[in-house]
Amino acid sequence: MLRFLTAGESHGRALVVIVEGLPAGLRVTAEDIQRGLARRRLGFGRGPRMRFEQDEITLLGGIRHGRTLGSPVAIEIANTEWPKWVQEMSPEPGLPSTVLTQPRPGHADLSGMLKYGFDDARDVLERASARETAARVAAGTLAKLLLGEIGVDVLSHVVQLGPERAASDAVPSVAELAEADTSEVRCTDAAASARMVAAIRAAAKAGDSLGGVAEVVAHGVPVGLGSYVHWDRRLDGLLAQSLMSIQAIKAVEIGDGAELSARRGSVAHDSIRAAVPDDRDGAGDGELGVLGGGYVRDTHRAGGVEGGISTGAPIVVRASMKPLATLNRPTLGTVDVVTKESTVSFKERTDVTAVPAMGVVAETMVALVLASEALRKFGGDSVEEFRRNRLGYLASLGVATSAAGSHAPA
Ligand code: EPS
Repeated sequence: MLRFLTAGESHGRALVVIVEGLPAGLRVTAEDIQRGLARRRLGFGRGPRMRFEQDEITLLGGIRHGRTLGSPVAIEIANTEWPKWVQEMSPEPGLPSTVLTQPRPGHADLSGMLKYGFDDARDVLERASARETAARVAAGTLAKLLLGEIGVDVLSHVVQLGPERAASDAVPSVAELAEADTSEVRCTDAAASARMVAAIRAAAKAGDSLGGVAEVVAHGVPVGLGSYVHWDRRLDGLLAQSLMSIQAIKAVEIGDGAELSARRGSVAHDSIRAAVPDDRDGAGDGELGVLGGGYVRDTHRAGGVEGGISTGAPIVVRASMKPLATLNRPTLGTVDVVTKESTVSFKERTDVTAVPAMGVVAETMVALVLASEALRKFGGDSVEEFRRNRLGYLASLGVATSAAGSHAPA
């Protein structure tokens, strides 16, 4: 329903993204996209490039006078570092000044060189690099704006960095999640934040890297996105694929995830009850009851998805990132593909950890999936039509939609 395609190399002239399937009339400004991109540069432990890379954007098509036209939206993100790489990354026929022949373990380098017949690991790493996620975030910003029109908020926080974990109990609210960006590591638990920063400092000192886990929470998703009728329409399957596609992600969990496998069935699921409509004092299940079609669950083990369909409860997904394979002090063994001699991999400038930024990218991927599924469910060539169709659907479930009224058409 919503498709996007990115192009561009990490140290090339620019990244480009085309987003197709957005309805007309969505309010978008270059500043909205800049703000999204700036959030991706957050986080203690990033390398020096994040301090000087500015993500200069140009809206190339699909937007006129601050609104989408319903045509494909094209965005260019210039690499402000390009002047330093003109020679090395030139599209003109020629030769590079250095050839990288010692593939880094854990990267696409070696498999990519063998697959595509390259002698230079740079031919692989430039596109395999997580720089590409800047283009995803630009696309995801549009998805988030569209979801905002129907009251869906997609946010993230870091719940683990290296061995340090944040305390976790209830599903964080939108307001709590919005606080994450004020932490250096995008973690809402201040004590854990401090321990995470210390772990990053220690790893940096050792020239090593750290992985971790970011949790994405989507509030405001109504019951009925995704389907059980076919494997590639299951919402949990779509979320897992989209998160697993982020560079360095090795595991994805939905709700209580892997932990559920060790529990008995009686304590692994969420009991259902009828929602209590809001009374005059605002007591009751409120919007959650509306989103659930008149039903709610008081526990949250399923993470808001049952049978491949959203339940109306907040969607909770986690992405686990492995420690970055590029090390500031290379110690992992590899071979030189020319001499076949054992050596350690070449040194590239790198981050100690990118987990805080990965959380922003994970939000982006979740938003793109949810926007696409919302468009499949509600359709509409204009944002107005999309919003109206969603309200009509909620009304058809037989619940009073006044609690969802803040998102009603003006
Ligand atoms: C990356 C290595 C670093 C990161 C880069 C991803 O780049 P460089 O080698 O130029 O310092 O800064 O991330 C970004 C540029 C970005 O925008 O996120 C890698 O090897 O994947």
